[in-house]
Amino acid sequence: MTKQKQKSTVRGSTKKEGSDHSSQQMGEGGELHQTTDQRDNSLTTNQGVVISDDQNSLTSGERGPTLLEDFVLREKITHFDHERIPERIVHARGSGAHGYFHAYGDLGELTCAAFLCDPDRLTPVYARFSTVAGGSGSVDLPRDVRGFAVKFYTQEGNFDLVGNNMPVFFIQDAMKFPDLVHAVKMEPDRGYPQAASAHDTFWDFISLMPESMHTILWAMSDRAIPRSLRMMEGFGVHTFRFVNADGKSTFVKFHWRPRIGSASVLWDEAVKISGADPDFHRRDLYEAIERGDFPEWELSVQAFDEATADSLPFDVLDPTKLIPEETIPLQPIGKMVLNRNPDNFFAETEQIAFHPGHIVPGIDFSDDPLLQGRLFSYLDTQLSRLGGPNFHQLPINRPRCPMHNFQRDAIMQMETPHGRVNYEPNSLAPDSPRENPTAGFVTHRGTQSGDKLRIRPETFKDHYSQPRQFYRSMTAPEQDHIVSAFAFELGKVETAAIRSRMLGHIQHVDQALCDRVALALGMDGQVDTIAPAATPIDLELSPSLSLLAKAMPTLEGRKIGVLVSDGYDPAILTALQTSAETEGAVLALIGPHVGKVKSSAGDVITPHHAIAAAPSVLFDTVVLAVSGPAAETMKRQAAVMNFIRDAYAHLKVMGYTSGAMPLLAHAGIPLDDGDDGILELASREQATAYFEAARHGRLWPRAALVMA
Ligand code: HDE
Repeated sequence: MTKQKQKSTVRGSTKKEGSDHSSQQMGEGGELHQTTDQRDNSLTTNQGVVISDDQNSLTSGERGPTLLEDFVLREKITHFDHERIPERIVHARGSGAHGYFHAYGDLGELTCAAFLCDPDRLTPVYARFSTVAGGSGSVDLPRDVRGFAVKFYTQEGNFDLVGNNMPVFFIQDAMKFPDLVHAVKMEPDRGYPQAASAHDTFWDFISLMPESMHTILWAMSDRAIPRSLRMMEGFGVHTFRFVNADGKSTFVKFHWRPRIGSASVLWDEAVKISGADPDFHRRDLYEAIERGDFPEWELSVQAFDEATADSLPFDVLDPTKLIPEETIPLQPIGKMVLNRNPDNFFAETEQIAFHPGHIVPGIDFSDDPLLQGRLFSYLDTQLSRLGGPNFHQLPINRPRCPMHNFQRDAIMQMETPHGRVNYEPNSLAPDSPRENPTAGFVTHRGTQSGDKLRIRPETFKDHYSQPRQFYRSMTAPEQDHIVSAFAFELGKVETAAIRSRMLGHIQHVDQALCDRVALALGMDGQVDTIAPAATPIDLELSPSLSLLAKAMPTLEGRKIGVLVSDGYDPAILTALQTSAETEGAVLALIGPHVGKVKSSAGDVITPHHAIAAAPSVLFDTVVLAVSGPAAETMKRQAAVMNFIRDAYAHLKVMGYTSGAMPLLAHAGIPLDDGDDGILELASREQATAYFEAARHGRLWPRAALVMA
């Protein structure tokens, strides 16, 4: 038997690559070998043995069977076989980034948390945004709650604010979490639907859980289909405590507000984006950070004492309730800027381990039963997800302050502790870590007494007043979207009894809403009678709950899609580009293909996208900058016509050059019916008017024409 030679078996022609030390060779079978003669740059096994050939496994003879002794092959395949770790049972699909938190001032009166008391310090953070129900490979735009989790690497240890983009949650007690998640995930016998709540088991469960009604209203609202992760609000949900240096405790609710404002897509856009770009949110976040357009959020708290808590018409320990800003205003305390993408998605976004129990001195828990349950769950889940109790040693999870204790060994131990002392008290290692009563974490001293009970507090029983307040605080378009969302979701429910039960709950939220949903479902008069545990009351409206009511006119961080063709007008394009830059918007050129496009003056541009890959749903506003002759051909291209019809139907502001008029006519879009969002771009003034209109987002009045 011929033994494999110690030198490379690669034969064939050799070509120098970029450096003097690397070359490319063709193997016997025509396969490419990229080689080096430098040890430092050599491929090695995990044991450091240099690999001579990474293209061919070891066989007995040229065409013979592969040999079991091929340790290079076995090591590579074994590692590959185990590349995936269990995905998160919830929030599996997420996107993250590095950044910093900057406190605005000294918050010492409220909390002794050092990172909130020093405006001269930037605290490193890592934020991860996620959908809840779908698997890690699912799309970015299902109708779903979004996770909004931030790890602050403070000088006193890691603080994790593990929140959502909605301020309330579906359930009041941790005991129900596995049921909620089972109900929303794929049905266990059929394995679908993926990342979708529109199915029987979810609505069956929800229709039997009146406490979920408030969050359901949020989940049916525009909040569940955000335009961008950079445009989401975030909430800590539970009531937490701040504790100051004197031990004085104040209740707080945490709020994140994006600097560039909030926006959502329409449901029809969400459906189409899911096909056109399943990574819509992930790509948007990554690209914004790459181009230096750093997403920013302001962190605020609603701070209140026990007496205020007692005066509210609901229990602040109930996570299905929120405190309207009109009742307790937000107090801004700092800002977060995300300015660096992860180097490696797996090592950072996948392996980061959040835990609401990661707190630092100055922050403490409340007795919210959902929060208390979470305090168990998040450590526990890492044992199976990250393989054992040493996950805090992974670079993304390590505290950035000194860390010492006597916890030892366990699977995947990455440290080598020194010495014979791994216990305390000890006398053999006087310099070993000791308790620190002055700087150490001290739990807020609460008074507890009472019987051991399994009982839901009476103060948790009003399930309809706040959803009613939410619904009635929405603008008309937002209310329309809630109706459509219910109609879509319940329309997918096969069991009629579940739909009737849901209508029974919706009726307690708002009769008009119930009537509209029943009508949309064709279920007039099929509304179950449900006895509420507490009769709902009319709370004062809270306009701050509406995204549209507080939307600010801006194009910052928004995307302008400009459809170009041969013969386009270069002056208009230059004007658009300059204004887009001033507005802080991104301008993307969409051509008939990704090859070069020639202007009427003969200059040449390379579009960013081909029309086939860039439907208008990917943009906030569009411009049709095509020439007359090109328009004649484009009329027959479905992708072009869909681009235009969708932009119109999705209420987008549209600019056009005169050459594009035949396209608008062909799409059946009237230019003379007073629509303020369809603007010709023939002069500088008109371009200014286009940007002014586009800053205001969608043309809601058009909805009456296109959204029955
Ligand atoms: Fe979570 N949740 N959760 N959750 N949660 C997880 O922890 C859990 C709840 C939230 O980007 C898991 O590491 C229970 C509320 C976010 O990695 C798990 C209960 C809120 C993330 C878990 C809740 C959240 C998670 C899965 C009810 C908003 C993703 C993987 C008692 C305030 C964090 C993991 C990331 C993740 C349990 C309810 C937010 C299983 C038991 C309420 C943003 O431990």
